[in-house]
Amino acid sequence: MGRDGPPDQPIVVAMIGVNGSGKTTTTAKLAWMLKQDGKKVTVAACDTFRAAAVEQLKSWATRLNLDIVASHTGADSAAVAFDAWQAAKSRGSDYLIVDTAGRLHTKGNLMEELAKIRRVLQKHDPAAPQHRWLVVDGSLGSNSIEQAKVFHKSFGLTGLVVTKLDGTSRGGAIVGIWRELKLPIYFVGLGEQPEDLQPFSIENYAKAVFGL
Ligand SMILES: Nc1nc2c(ncn2[C@@H]2O[C@H](COP(=O)(O)OP(=O)(O)O)[C@@H](O)[C@H]2O)c(=O)[nH]1
Ligand SMILES: [Mg+2]
Repeated sequence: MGRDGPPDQPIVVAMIGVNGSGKTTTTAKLAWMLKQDGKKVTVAACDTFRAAAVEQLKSWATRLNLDIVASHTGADSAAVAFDAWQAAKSRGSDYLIVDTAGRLHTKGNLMEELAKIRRVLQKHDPAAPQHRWLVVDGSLGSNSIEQAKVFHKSFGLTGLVVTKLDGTSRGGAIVGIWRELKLPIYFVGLGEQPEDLQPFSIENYAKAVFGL
């Protein structure tokens, strides 16, 4: 993931996807990975819809000593994103990772909310969020292709993170998503611990899926 924007502004990564796909966990894992690499990172709790979601990211932030911007459940997620960018910039963060909501039953509103988050971030930096990643549960079947298309249409995805490849799952739907959307897979999730995030390797994937 490139770090070639203006040096005094954070590169923004938005984690997008349906509930349970692993956005919040991946936000924490990625922040941890970047931190280990000596980068300054702020995370933003923009899933303000689910009661436990803000607390979940807060507890990761406490555990991993991450800078976090969070408001209360029901707060305007775009306002949190807007504030988080400002906070990330003033703290000198290299990266801002934005965790978002993923409720599916109000898909229209969700897409509007994501678009609004993007719009307010662009008030700070027209290029933000530079990375718009769909977090996909690798253990789910082909309906994730349809979801991916909807998110892509509304938000213009730039890449994928495939989670839960540590179980028996082989991430078969990923080939379909890749074929449809031609998005690079950046990372895979291999468990629930901070260090269980790895850059995607086509060799490892081929080994897991085809036994090559
Ligand atoms: N085994 C496994 N579990 C994961 C992985 N990523 C996330 N999870 C678990 O999946 C559940 C949903 O994750 P969460 O990050 O809350 O999803 P969100 O709703 O998209 O934010 C949690 O219990 C996570 O611990 C992974 O790579 N492997
Ligand atoms: Mg979440």
